[in-house]
Amino acid sequence: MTQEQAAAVNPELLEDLEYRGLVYQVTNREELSKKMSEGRVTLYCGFDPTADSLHIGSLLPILTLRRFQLAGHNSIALVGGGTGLIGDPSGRSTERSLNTDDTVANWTESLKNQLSRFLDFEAAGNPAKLVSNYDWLAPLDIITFLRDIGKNFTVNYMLAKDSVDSRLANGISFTEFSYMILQAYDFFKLNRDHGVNLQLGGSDQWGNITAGLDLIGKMGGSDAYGITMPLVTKSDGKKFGKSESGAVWLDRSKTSAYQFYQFWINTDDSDVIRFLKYFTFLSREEIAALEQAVASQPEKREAQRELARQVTRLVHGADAVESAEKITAALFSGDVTQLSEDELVEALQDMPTTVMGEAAETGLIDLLVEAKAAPSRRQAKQDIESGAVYVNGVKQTGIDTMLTSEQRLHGRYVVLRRGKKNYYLVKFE
Ligand code: 485
Repeated sequence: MTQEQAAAVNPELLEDLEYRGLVYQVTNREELSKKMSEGRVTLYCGFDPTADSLHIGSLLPILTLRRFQLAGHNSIALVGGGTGLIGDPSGRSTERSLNTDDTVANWTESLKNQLSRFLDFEAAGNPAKLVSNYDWLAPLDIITFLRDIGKNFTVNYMLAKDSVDSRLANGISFTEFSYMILQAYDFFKLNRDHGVNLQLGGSDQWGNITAGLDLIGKMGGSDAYGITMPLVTKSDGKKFGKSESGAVWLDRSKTSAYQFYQFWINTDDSDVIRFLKYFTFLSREEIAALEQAVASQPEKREAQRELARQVTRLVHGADAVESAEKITAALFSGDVTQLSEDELVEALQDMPTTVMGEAAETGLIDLLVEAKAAPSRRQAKQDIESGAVYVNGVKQTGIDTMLTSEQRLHGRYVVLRRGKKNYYLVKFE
């Protein structure tokens, strides 16, 4: 490979990010734009281990790191193995409780694993990197820290930062107060030792990122930039990234691939185009076509389906999309018999589930009452007579029906349905 090929970058990246609405604030736009179109930049974004998994709030910066890598730049994902022990006050109204060293170390490993799925560590010319700031923050001694780093920050400057100012009324520990200096030191250190010249973060990170730029300047460095991304909002005013069952996680064992897919399918018409720009790699033409589809045939929900498909594929792979679509179709038609055991469990994960002891056969009415599909035997009878009751997708008409163990799906499940949408899972053990 020639030197020229090695350094080839997509000169339109910054404009593409702007088209997608991914740039909220940027330092020195024109200079950075020139730099990004002339050659490679090396950028990083940091993720603190505050849970055992990342959630979809982190997806925007993760995918942006990936966009930079695909455009030919050098992307670094940093896990805050060190800063996670301290706690970022940015965007928070109260002090965090500290987690133990072991917990933070475990979560650091989990996050590294998750992040590694989105970046290419073998890319020819610009392989991604994954680092933890524990490696340089843990060995820092207090005298060096206060003399060499702390001296560059006045308390006045620190008090003026949003993250601190907003906490003054209720109090902030010296621990969290100091956080910005650690993140600033990371940027300085990565700039000096790894040529990092750009830091990326959400809009709450502006203060920490600019603290880093100020430190780099004071230590005689230059040529460094910062970009923040917008906070993802929803047009109904509700918080983005929450479903009825809580946060939407990237870890499949916390949020199943089907739940993940459903989260995206449920996007409002008024948000879906913005989310396609944020969270997918579809081209402008493809997005424009979907915008047209939302305008002319919103009931088809084509844009939502494409969004769900694209993001689920990015996070959980093509197989997960296939099985999420299979589950969606099964619940829509009512025929759940074609689902594998795993798919069945995933499909009914959020529906009421009753565990029953082993029995050769069970009366349908008893089962409906036991599963709380009907409040009384009388109501159960009425529901059967009005044709509202289905067992494993088959409409039931006899009030004396007995269900045998042979009728169970995968040897132990009975799926009850009342009406079009009310599902109940009974599991025999
Ligand atoms: O050198 C760094 C050390 C730590 C961090 C960044 C650089 C982490 C940062 N302080 C932080 O707390 N980030 C949040 C997190 O980890 O959950 C979120 C931000 C969000 C976005 C995302 O990380 O709230 O805006 O930047 C990647």
